[in-house]
Amino acid sequence: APLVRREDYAPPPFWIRTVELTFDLDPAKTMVINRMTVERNRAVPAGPLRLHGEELNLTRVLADGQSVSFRHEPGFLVIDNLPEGDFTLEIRNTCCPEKNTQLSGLYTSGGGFFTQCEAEGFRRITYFLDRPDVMAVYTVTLRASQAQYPVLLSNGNLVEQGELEGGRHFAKWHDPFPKPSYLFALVAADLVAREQHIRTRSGSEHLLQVWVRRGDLDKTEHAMNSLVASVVWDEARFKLPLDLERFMIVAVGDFNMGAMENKGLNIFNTKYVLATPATATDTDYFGIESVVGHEYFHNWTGNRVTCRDWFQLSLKEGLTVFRDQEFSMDMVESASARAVKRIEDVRGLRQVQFPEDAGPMAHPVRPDSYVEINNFYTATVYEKGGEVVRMMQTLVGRDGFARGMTLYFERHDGQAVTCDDFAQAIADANAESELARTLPGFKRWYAQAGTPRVTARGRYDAPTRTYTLGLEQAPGPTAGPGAEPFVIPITVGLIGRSGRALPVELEDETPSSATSRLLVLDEAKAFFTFVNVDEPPVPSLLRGFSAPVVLSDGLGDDELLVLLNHDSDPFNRWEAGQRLALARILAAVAGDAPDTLDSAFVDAMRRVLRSPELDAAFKELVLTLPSEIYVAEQLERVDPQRIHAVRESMKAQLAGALRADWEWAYDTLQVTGAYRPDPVDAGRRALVNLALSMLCIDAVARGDEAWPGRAYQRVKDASNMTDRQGALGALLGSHAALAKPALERFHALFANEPLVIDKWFSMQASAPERDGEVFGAVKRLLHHPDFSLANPNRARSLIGAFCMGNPAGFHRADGAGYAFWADRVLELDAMNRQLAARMARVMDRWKQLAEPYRGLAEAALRRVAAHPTLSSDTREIVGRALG
Ligand code: HT7
Ligand code: ZN
Repeated sequence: APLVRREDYAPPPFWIRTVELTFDLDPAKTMVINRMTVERNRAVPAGPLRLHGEELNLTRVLADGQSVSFRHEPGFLVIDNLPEGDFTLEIRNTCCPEKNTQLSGLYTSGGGFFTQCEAEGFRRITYFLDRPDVMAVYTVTLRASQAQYPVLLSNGNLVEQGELEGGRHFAKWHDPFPKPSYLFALVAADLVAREQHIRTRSGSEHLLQVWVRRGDLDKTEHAMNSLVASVVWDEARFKLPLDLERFMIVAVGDFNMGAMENKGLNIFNTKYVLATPATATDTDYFGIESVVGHEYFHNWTGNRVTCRDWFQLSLKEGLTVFRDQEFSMDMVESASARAVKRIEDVRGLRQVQFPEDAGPMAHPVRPDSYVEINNFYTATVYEKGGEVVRMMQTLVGRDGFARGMTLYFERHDGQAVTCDDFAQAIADANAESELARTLPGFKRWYAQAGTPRVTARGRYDAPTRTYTLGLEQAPGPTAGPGAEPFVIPITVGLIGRSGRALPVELEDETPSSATSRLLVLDEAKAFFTFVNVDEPPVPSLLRGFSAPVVLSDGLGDDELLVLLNHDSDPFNRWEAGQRLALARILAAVAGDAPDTLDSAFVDAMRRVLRSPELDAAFKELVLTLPSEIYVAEQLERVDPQRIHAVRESMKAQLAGALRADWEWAYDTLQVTGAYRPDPVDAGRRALVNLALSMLCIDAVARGDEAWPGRAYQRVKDASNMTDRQGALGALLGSHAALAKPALERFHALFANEPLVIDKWFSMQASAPERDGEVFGAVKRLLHHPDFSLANPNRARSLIGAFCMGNPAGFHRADGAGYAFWADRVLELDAMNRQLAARMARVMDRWKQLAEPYRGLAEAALRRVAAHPTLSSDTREIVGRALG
């Protein structure tokens, strides 16, 4: 497959204004009639009409009702001789949904029909200009067996339905909003819906539906509540109303990603819809809220205003990630719970996006080229893109940002536009802002890859009571030659040694009592002088993680302890604790220090755990050591086994040294009463689960059976999945003998709950490795009757969880983990190339590995690359990795 370049973008030579689709649905052979009204785009030179098409059987082509000649080119149907002017085009073709294992286009799942068209799936349904800048009005008629597929859904409004001969029925849908083909959807299945009518602020009435399989209706309450909350929030925060009479969510068990924002007919992975306290954890509940929000928010950011081309993907994805993060934060009451959400988001960014931005898949938020666009649904486009939007909000303020959004929709509603258009609208609505002042430089965040490094050095001058902060930036190594400075918003505070917040007034400014402020670093280097500083301060920089950079501020243990104990910014408080832990892990990994923890660190952790002021959720975040993946990212040469050994040893020490404190936490923080997925209860459950796993680790080390016994009991009779999974995790994490019967019990309890069985697989695959036991179990589980590579959730739960979530199990000195990976990627590639390419990303950072891992990893990569029928998706990933 050829490389597609951003600079080659050209508008299409034709527009498709309306589409009438008729489907005769049959799993083996679905017939599609596609009637389009086509207009010539007179702004570009005339040429043939080249329609995308993939794995289709063409039966007829008529232009203005007459047959026309056509020819096939790889991936295209080409029509050279078309009527002058505008014309209608009718195409008939068939496709085979039951053989569609790629889950892109029209496919079957659980006895129903579903579609997934983003990014380029529509061309697997019918021939079309399958590109996001071609927007059409769709009318869709579905015909199918009434008994097998009683529910027939498509985008927009239901205009007609009825019975047909031979036990078939039909439904006709019309979507009044012009949309790109990637937002088309249909569903035909035996489903039931939870329904809710809502009246919005502006007084309009709407029907909300969540469609699921019959037995799952009792698991839809949280998804519906999340949808209602999303509708209310978007109207309140951004004045963006629901624009459809009916808004539907449909859950499907086979899905390549989390969910899809098809206009009015969102299709969701069951994982992000179905939840009861018995089957879903707090994390699942929060995940559902955020994904339901995300897809709903796309209705404006993505659907009403869409992307001109796929290089602009972050226009909708980065912005919508930002919006779903803000939504989740606004859903919680306390500042502390907001901070917990921010910490979790940043932890995810640093664990996934930072490595991506430093490795072979590094690309700008707005990529310059790709082979397969599906490979660019990345953490950079999504999460870093979200950070770019967040920085804009920081630079123009929350109200200014809302004004910018209003201007963006005034200018671009109904259009397919670019990231530049978005940034321009936000800046134009805030002409006096730092964003407007720095816009050309700011836009480098879209254009340059790599995580910038910021170095900070401060000097206090007692006689003048001034503190001068020098800030210097350097682009990340993947930014490419000639990279220019980024515009970096840095929120700062100054703290006295006793914990007092000091003023943050710059020289020549009017005095203010503020203790936090924004600095903008828009050059390679700059100095900022703070005045009226009474004592040598500890700087608290990059508060709230105000920019996606790596900060090096040279602070030592004493200063970090000041921040951990006193910073009014909870993010930096957490960060200080993580840095104290990280420094110890890195020193031990390097062999510069023993892996015994010092009492200063242990005491600091005890103070946090026992603090009467801090919330449980925050404590759990501070007391969790940095992950093995995050530790690896700090190193030039990585020995995964050494990192694992050091981290496990430090965890065991924290378990033992704080035993009485963990017992206290376990005993005092249990949540009683009905399950509620709110941040306070969830925080307590998280800390109790951490306490239980620490207590089990310590007990097993001492040969004490009591805590594993309690954990086992909890697996048997916990009243919710968070506690049950936590207890099972505690047994697995401590290598307790009771882990085995607990796993059996867990499976027996949930044998008919696919999403829980996914957890059962992934918990085993990600349990801490010891003597190859986990690897052995993973290989056996491949043959378990419940395992299937064809179901993406199941494949991710075993193979993804092991290869991506268990570095010590995966990176074996005999290379068997890499051979296992290569075999699975090749098997998957023949079935589902998007999924295979995602699994292939596991090896992105192989060049960092120490020997013998590095050589063995390379051999496995080369074996995959040499496979003769490898898909272009997986080839792009392994090619870049080896490149
Ligand atoms: N916009 C959606 C992306 C998506 C997707 C992309 C490629 C292949 C399959 C897919 N399923 C969903 C999801 C979102 O960001 O909201
Ligand atoms: Zn999205």
